Amino acid sequence: LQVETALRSAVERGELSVVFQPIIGFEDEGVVAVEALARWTHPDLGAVPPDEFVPIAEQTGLIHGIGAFVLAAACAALPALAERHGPGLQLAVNVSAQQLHDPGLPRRVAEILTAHGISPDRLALEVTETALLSVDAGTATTVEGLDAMGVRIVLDDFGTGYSSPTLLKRHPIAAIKLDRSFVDGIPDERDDVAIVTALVGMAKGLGLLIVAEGIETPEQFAVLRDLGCDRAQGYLVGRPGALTDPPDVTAA
Ligand code: G
Ligand code: G
Ligand code: MN
Ligand code: NA
Repeated sequence: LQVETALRSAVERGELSVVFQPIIGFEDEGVVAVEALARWTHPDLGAVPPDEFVPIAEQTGLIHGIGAFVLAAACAALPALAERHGPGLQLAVNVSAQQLHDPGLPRRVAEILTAHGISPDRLALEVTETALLSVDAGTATTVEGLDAMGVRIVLDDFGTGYSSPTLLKRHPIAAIKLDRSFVDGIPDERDDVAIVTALVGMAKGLGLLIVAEGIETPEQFAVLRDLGCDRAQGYLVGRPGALTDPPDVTAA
């Protein structure tokens, strides 16, 4: 409860910030996108990890304001990031189920993009399978509205929820992010290699972009590249940070 009270005033007090993790192409290793990740530093509680405060924000409805803050802060930072990484740099922002249920989301996203002069096709919104499953006939228009604006919808943590191919058929998904639990087992776990191979095959057949996340070793990088993944994210490529320094791309 103490945390909830503190979170209520976190945005106004300027305690929230955003860090960026680079996403590179497997073939051309330049940074093609950055994922914005929320950070909260409370004067007494210190750094509260998103795994703790995001669920509280979701339960209390604070996620709407926090989500708007994260998107605006990320859009504000994009020109400087693009200065370093190239004018086509894309931005990925996480959104929760509650945000997808808000019929005003497309309009709010459009307002923030317009305010920062950012074209909608440079923005990807990352949603989990569970969040997408909760999208019913009544709220599907929110996802469709975002897609119609040109914003890309990315399925995050793919493979951990109810990975029903129906989700990919029913919603305008542009890309999937293979969950890092599969990447962890590469190259040793044959099951993980088989699962990734199958998921890549399915995604390719559907014309989706595949992002592999949680890549920590050059070996994982090489295997995932050879399996046909398009984009790479993980500590090997770069940790979440200010991205004022060049990413340490150590993969061969
Ligand atoms: O940055 P870190 O790996 O600690 O993030 C932990 C979790 O919090 C991840 O699942 C990530 O998707 C989620 N998260 C981080 N920032 C945001 C945000 O701005 N909005 C939402 N909804 N989730 C976020
Ligand atoms: O669920 P989502 O994909 O949004 O989660 C992003 C989270 O994953 C962030 O909190 C980020 O810090 C974390 N992360 C990013 N790369 C790696 C990695 O290579 N290894 C591990 N263990 N976590 C990572
Ligand atoms: Mn994500
Ligand atoms: Na993820």
